[in-house]
Amino acid sequence: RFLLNIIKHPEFIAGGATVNFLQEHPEIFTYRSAQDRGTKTLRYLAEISINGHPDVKHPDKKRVFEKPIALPFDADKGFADGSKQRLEALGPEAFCQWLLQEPAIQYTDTTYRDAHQSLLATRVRTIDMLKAASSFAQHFPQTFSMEVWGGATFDVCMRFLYEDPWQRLRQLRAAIPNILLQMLLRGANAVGYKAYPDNLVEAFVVKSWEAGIDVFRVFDSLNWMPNMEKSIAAVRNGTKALAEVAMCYTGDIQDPSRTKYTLQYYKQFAKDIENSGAHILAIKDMSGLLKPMAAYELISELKQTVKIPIHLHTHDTSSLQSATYLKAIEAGVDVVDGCIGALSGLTSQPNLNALVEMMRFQERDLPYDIETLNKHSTYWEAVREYYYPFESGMRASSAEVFYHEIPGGQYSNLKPQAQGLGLGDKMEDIKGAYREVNELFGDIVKVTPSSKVVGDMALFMVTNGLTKQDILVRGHHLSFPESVVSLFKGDIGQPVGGFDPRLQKIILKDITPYTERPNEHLAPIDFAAAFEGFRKKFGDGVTDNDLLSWLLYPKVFEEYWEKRKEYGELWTVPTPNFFYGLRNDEEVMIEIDRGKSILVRLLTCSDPDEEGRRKVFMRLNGQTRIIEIQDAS
Ligand code: 3PY
Ligand code: ZN
Repeated sequence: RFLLNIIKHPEFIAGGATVNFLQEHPEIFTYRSAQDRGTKTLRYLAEISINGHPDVKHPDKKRVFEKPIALPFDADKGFADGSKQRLEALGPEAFCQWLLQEPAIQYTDTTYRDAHQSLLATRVRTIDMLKAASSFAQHFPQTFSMEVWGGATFDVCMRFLYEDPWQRLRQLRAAIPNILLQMLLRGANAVGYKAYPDNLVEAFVVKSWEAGIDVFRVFDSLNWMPNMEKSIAAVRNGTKALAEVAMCYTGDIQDPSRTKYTLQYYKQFAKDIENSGAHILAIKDMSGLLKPMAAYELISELKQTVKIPIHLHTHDTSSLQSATYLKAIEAGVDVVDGCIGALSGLTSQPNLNALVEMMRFQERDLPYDIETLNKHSTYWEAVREYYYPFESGMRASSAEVFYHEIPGGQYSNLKPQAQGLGLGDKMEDIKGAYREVNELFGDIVKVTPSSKVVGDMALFMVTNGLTKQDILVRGHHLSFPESVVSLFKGDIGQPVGGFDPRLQKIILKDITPYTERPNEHLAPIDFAAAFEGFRKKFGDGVTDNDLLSWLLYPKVFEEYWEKRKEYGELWTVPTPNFFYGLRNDEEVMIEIDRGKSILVRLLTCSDPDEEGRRKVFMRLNGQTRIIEIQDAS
């Protein structure tokens, strides 16, 4: 049984098993009967069918989904070598030389990370990715990289999807063996919203690489170099991956009234990034503020300033950003980020399918089979429907972004956050307050987590009817949101030009700020002792990767672990059933193990008894099962 479990494991089959395989997959040792897993899955489906998914507040019970058609993967053809094999053969330095000399524009596909983070509150599940992943890798081995991990995906995986983020990464790695896999790393904040001990960030980098990451895009939410240095060193010294270091773009280099983030500022920062050991320079235009002519100027100048390749990232909130890419490509940028058509535009990345068309017959064209790429888009168009409760409601692009500067990834979250505070009808005020807070804070870089602080302050001001002037005049008597106090104390680093001491005093009162790296204040983790404590708390089945998840997100991990104990692995449950359960008489086939499926049908359910319990009659592989569920309504 034990051997059988190993040889049936997807990673083992894909040839990705390393010496750590058994350590990383303790589940191999424990034989859980299919029956047991089936029962757990059944309980989950019964629960969701009766009480709904806690994450879906107003399900549309009549909605019918079309079946997404995933393009088949031809196992006989396998995968052509791609950027992954090139990096392995050349190593990071020679790989970057190749990239610099390559005339064709290169593409990163962000569909599996930033696109759904920015459009669908990061809710896209592994199963929907895996259905298209190998086919994409088979058809498009020329793709530079696929951004599949990091940013908000790590905690959302556990918090809302009850999935293990590490398992997702390993599965994607196995499904995409030929294209570089990329992640977004928030420097000293790893994949969280606060600083973590240095050795935790370092361990996280190494484990992420072992699980399949080839390109680490490292950034800091205040563009503060000291917050990125440890992560860059961890990538360079602990892995064979590429350290892509980002400068976050804000303001407008062509606006003479914006004197903080000038062309000179970015040139100096780019030089610092190159000197820090970056293999690639990224320009992270998280709000989509880099206009076409500014892009031409910026890229042209940076190409004269640094010798490393340049990778441009943007969000198409205003709809101007494919023009930005065109000018950046003319100016010699090496790589740009796009995503599959159906998940592109608005607060997401520009449309990859359209970029490919834009470049066709041009000097820097990188040919793609557009018909197949469009079929992938059709697949995602149907999949996107599953996630309708998480759409932001934004219908059209908006040039207002140049006014409020809200990052794409934050825009779709700000509305539910405002609704939660009863400010759903005050979005215009909130956008205005966001701009005002930015001015008040001295025009800071706004990206996770600094953008969250600006958002919290904007909501605080709208809730309490405060203006910038009120803060400056009456602020001594106000108590500010925790995240605002923490920012001004120095907990996420130092902003460009430092904090305004007068405002800092108003916010901090008698708290003493500091200017060292926040992580220096945090004791290193003793991993052996931590693992022992962790194992005692969660049982023998835990892994080193689980330990990292717990250290980064203790509460989220604990809740996720509970769900997993109760319901087993849920990632194979089809998305419509995961979010909306089953309707009466609906039948679904669910793969609960490699090659082992269960057939589940919901027959009917009883009215609640006096204690509110309902009997759900289901059929599991032809046998009737009755599950009792507490009706929460
Ligand atoms: C993240 O940190 O998750 C981002 O996407 C920032 O742009
Ligand atoms: Zn982004």
